[in-house]
Amino acid sequence: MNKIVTLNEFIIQTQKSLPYATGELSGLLRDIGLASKIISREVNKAGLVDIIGQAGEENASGESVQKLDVMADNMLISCLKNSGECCGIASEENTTYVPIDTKISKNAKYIVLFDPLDGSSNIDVNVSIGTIFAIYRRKTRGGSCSLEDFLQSGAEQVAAGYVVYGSSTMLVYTTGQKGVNGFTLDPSIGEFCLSHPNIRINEVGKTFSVNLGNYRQFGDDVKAFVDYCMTSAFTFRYIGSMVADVHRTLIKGGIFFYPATQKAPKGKLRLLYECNPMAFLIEQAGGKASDGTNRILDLEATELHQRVPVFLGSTDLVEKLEAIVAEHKTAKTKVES
Ligand code: AHM
Ligand code: MG
Repeated sequence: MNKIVTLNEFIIQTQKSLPYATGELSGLLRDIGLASKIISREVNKAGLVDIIGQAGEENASGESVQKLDVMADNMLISCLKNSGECCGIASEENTTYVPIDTKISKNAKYIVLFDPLDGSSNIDVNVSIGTIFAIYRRKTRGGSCSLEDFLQSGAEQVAAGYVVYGSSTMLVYTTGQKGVNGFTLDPSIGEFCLSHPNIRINEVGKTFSVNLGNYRQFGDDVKAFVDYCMTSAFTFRYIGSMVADVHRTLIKGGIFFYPATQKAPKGKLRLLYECNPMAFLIEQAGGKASDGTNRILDLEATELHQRVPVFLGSTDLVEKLEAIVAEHKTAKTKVES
C-alpha cells in the first residue's frame, strides 16, 4: 500500500521546507480543513431536509435549523477564530468585513476572504457546490484590521484554494510554492488524503464552459469566441457551480468563463471571493486567468463585493479569447475614428 499523506501532514512537511515559515499560515490552512470537513458533513445531509426540518424551523431536538450557506459561513468564522492566526475575515455572505478583535487574534498577521458555499442554488438538486478561500498578509500593523487589509490585488495572495462537495469531497490549494495539490476526504477516517499531487492544467484545451443561455446578452467579442469554440467542435460542459466547473477545468483542461452580460454588465462573479483565488490556483497550475484584457491577479480591488468578467483555464484558449477581444476593440476604434 502506498503511504497515505494527510492534509495536516502535508501542511507540516511544506512548512518545514520553508525556513522562514512561522506556522501561522499552516494553522490557518488546518482551520479551513477542519471547517470544510464539518461543512461537508452538513452538505451531505441536505437531502434529509424534509426529515430534519427546513431552514428557520426547529429540528427534532429543538435546535433551530440554519440555511446551509449561513451554517458554512458561521463554521468558517468560528474555526478561524479558534486558533488566533487571523485578525479578520470577509465573506460573500456578509456586507462588510469582520475584525476578530480577541486578545490572541487582533495582532495576527493574516486575513482570510471566502465564499462559504458557492453555487448554493444547486443544493436543492443535489449538484456539486463548494467553498472558496483566499489568504493575504494584512497591510496594517497590529490592532483591529481595516478595509485596506482586504482590498489587495490577487497577486498578493499568500494561499488560496477551494473545497468541492461532489461525489467525494476534495480540498485543492496552493501557497504559490510546491504547486497545486488536491486532497480527497476519506469519510471513514475523517481525513483529507493527498490524491492529486502537483496538478498541472493542459496547455491546450478542448472544452468550454459558460452559461450559454446568456448567449444573446454577450458582447460581440464573446459571441465570436463562443462561435469559434462551436465551429472547432469543442466539448461543452456547464454545471453552474463555479467550484465544480473550475475543478473540471483544472483537471481536464479547457476554459471556464463568466463574461459581462446585459443583465450583469460587470459579470456576475466576485473578484475577491471567487475570481482571485481561482485565478491564483489556475496560474500556479500553469494556466491563465483574464478579464478579457488584463490578468485577473493584477486588477485593482476597489470594493469588497466587486464583480468582474472572468475567463480562466488552458493558456491557449484564454489567449485565443484575449486575441478576439483585442481584434474587436481595434475594429471598433477604427469605425469610431
Ligand atoms: P453564488 O455565489 O450566488 O452561488 O453565485 C455564483 C455561482 C457560481 O458558482 C456559478 O459559476 C454561477 O453563479 C452560475 O451563474 P448562472 O446561474 O448565471 O449561470
Ligand atoms: Mg459565490
